[in-house]
Amino acid sequence: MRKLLRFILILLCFSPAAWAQQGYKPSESNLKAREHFKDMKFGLFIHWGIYSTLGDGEWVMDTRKIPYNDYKRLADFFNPQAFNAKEWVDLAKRAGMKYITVTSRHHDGFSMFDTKQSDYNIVKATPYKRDPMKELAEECQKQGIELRFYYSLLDWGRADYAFKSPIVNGVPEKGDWNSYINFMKAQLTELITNYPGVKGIWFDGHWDRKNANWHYDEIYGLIHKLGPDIMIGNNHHLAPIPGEDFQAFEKDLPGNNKTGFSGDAKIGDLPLETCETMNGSWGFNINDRNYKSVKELVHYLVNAAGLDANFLLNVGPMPNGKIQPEFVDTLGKIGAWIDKNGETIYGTRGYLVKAQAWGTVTAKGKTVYAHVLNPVKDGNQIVIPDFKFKPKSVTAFNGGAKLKYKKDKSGLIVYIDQLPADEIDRIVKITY
Ligand code: H79
Repeated sequence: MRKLLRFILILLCFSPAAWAQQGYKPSESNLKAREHFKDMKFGLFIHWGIYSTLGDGEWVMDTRKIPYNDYKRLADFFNPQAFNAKEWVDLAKRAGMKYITVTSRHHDGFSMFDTKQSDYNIVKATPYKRDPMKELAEECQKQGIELRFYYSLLDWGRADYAFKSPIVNGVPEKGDWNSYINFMKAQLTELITNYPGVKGIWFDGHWDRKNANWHYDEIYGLIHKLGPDIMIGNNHHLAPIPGEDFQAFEKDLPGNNKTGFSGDAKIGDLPLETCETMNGSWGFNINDRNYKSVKELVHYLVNAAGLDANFLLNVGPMPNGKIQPEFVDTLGKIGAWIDKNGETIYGTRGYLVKAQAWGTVTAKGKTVYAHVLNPVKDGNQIVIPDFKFKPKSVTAFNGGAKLKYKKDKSGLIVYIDQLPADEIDRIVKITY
């Protein structure tokens, strides 16, 4: 019995939940922020760092086995003279995005902001000498776009993190774990207090040390103390840990596990967000021409909305600070689609029927939007399952043609012969 108790105790100690912000009750302002977050639906993810200079993704130090001390030299060549915060924010707006999440520090440990905690930062270590995060934060405020910071828990270079050192009793054998935790707390304090209007922190890298004591109780507690409405998410690929305010998915719609990352990511009851790349890379990759089409990306957005999830779509700006024309072009076309169809996306809450072979459903108040994304095989009708209401009108969203329908045991059957053809999405609007 004793042994069993000890075993359970040890298990508890090593589960992330044991180190969570137990008993966390989100503030009123945080709950409001969550609803607003769910309304926004579409955001721009930005991966930018000194790795961008090599044009081979943000993992280049690892994949090309570059020793840290050599990798550090990249800072000497990082001089993004063409960076213009207004251009980035304009682009996000034009694409129909409502928020930006940007890498303040990735696994390479380089801080893309002005920090007193380490000289390995863009102001001190590069010829650029400016703080693009400050410029971005100010421009976001000006244009009414929310700003969130990506922040890596994992650090490949710091001696106190001691990358690859085995974890014993929650701390790395080598290194100085307390020093590392304190460093992160100090940087997060800077990010929250020095940058106007920051609305979220997006953690990543937990999976590098699943058994470490990450001190989430202190870290999340600190963030919520500094900004009760700041939303915390953590890409740990697990069920939400107490203290978090949204649940992040990587390259998977919630409930899917195509990447192999999401097997343990039980869906909790927090707002959801899924992120995806425009080609196959997060950080700028000069050799990745595997661009997703406008149609694929709009479908991703619509399918995410159908599951009540936001879509955070990534660009990796080039080392000069420009976003490559292929991305700009595609984002513009997505924006044109949203200009026409945004009503069926923003502010919706998923109707929460499983995605159907023909497409998916979004809903807002007493309006339901059926998105016919795929060819309809069995004749010219779709079935919306579990439709419990008496429809007032069933029309084509585009053009307003009245559509025939009937209700039976399977749900609401809508005849879509009169639904105009569309390459991307044929939308039925139903009010009740
Ligand atoms: O920031 C982005 C990624 O760098 C980070 N999360 C997103 C948002 C991420 N880190 N790790 N992973 C995602 C999963 C690990 C993927 C890897 Fe690999 C496979 C690491 C090594 C093999 C991909 C392929 C990266 C390098 C080679």
